[in-house]
Amino acid sequence: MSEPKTYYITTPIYYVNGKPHIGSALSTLCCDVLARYHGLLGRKTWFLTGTDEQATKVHEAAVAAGIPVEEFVDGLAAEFKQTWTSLDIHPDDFIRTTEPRHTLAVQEFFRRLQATGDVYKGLYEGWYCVSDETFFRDSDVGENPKCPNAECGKPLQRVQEENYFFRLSAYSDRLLAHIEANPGFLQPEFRRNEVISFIKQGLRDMSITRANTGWGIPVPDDPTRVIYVWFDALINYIAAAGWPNDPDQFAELWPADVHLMGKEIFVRFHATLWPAMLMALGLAVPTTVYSHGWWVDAEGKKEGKRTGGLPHPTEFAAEIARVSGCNQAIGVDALRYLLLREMVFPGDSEFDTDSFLRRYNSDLANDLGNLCNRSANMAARYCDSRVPQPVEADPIVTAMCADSVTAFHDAIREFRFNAALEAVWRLIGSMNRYIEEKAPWKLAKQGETRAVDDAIYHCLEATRIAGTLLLPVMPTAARCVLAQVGLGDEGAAPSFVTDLNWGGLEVGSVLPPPEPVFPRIDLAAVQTAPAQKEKKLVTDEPAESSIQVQEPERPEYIGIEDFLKVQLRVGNVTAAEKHPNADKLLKLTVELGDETRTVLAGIAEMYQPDELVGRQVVVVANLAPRKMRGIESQGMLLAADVEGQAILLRPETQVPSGARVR
Ligand code: ME8
Repeated sequence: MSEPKTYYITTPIYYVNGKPHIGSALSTLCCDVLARYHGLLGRKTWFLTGTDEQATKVHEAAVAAGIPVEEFVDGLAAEFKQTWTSLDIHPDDFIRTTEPRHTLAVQEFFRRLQATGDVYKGLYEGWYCVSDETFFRDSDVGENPKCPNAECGKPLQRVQEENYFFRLSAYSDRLLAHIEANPGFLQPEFRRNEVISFIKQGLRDMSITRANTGWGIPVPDDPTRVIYVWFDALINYIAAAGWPNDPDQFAELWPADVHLMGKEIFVRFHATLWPAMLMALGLAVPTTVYSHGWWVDAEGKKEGKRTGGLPHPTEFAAEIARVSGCNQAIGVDALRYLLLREMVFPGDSEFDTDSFLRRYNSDLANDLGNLCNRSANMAARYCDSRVPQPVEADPIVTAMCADSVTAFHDAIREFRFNAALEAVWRLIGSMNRYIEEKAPWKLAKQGETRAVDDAIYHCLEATRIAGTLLLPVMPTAARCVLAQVGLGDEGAAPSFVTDLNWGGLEVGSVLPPPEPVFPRIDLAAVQTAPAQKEKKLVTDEPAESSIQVQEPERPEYIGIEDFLKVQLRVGNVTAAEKHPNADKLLKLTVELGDETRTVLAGIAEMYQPDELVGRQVVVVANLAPRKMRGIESQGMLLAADVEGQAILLRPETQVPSGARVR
């Protein structure tokens, strides 16, 4: 049997006229996730990204910055590479269009098309938009010579020059036939329809050179002209795959399985010009060309280098780490998750820092955090920190896992990354409800040890499946989740072929001490500064923080007389229930010697009411009573704050109720 073809995935190559932002990060991250996903399925993958450097606008940006253009592009290409590494994105190849392998491929492509007659010389008269690097005819432009692209609208340059043309008009029928015969070629479907109408309006031959003003790839044997940047840039996909000088590598990689990009460069360039260029040389066209939408502002306008409204991804990840208190690698994973979960593929989505942070708390700190922490804590408490023996597989839970796995695969294959994550979160949500319903702490009190073991096994096993599914999106955090269920790094490399079925945990295996992965962000302490929001974040100046956190107050010493003012006493919890009007509060009845108090505590996310009854707590007994959501609290419990989670304090051994603490 012959080896399956290497799965070849590409991002657009980014113009080096500015720094990367979370728009460029989105496309690159999608490709990284696809590469990891197919790798987990056992396929050999090849993931290409790079930089587009021979554009007029890149030259203009270098001139404006007062930096020699070669130095300017070197600096920004390095910045892009470094940014991807910082986001745990690891392309197999990074192509720069100033590299000899690319120049050579572009000139060879041009020569071969000249030889077949698909490239010919003619007079070009029309308009050029430097910002969009696009030619426009008189008929595309109104009275006012402004770029017809609504996102741009910049003044156009009038061009009248002897140029070389590509015979694009000859390929309309072949393009339409290919699109019709290959429904998976252009995705999503509604954009394929845009391409069909664009082609049906009539394709005209296209100018593919410009006058040489000192930057660009020279036309072979005609140094007065340089090759038009789009004709040049698209060839990167085959140049990096070994064309024309490495036929073995080319045969292994080409055709690309997926070209992925934003929608503005889909119809005209990736779905029309590029396949026509390949057809003209008799080369196979890519299997799938997919375009996603944009991060937009509140008015629906595209954000990016032009508006400066999108943060630098490395800085954004560092800010998430800083405001949540998690480590850098977890901050990066949080950003990877949030980018793919907040973008509603294949449409546009508003970029809003606040909603990213809210989702961090709700999805990562709460939902995923609760499932992991509670499963691990219960296993530690009731199962001697080992994977317990289940009674039998609960068909409802196994079906939930299987459904989540199927929905995840389906969504990734359709490039609906947000839907893939939603599928995992449906499982996480169901398992959090399962814990509430089974209430293992109640079963433990009733001495139902087999039922406790059974429930906890189901929680751990479902956590394992959810953690495995998250590997392509959050590689570090998913490994932390798997470590919590006893699958540390020392085991076999994870695989989507074998590890997504029910029953992967080994009964009796030892679990490490529970350790929360995503600390909560104290949203009240984090303010998004409106002035910062307005600021252009993607600039050459060192970007300032987009998020401001109130500085913690400096500690001040207090005298013993101050400390003695606080009366601390040990109490016994005799009853506990949820506060009827506040999700986060529990209402406890606490005996302090011969006194009975009602104490409200914000610990509902960490403790079930029933597990608290009968335990001892430490109470601040002389705190002024305070009404919270309609009920008066007559004291406060002491708790350790572990990454935002409250862990109650209690005496080491049982002490008389009401004992003073000093
Ligand atoms: O177009 N939302 O390069 P470019 C989502 N060099 N994605 C966004 C985005 C946003 N607001 N802004 C940018 C070029 N992107 C050419 C490509 S390929 C042969 C040549 C992403 O630096 C998206 O993928 O302008 C978009 O297509 C790409 O960055 C444009 O990058």
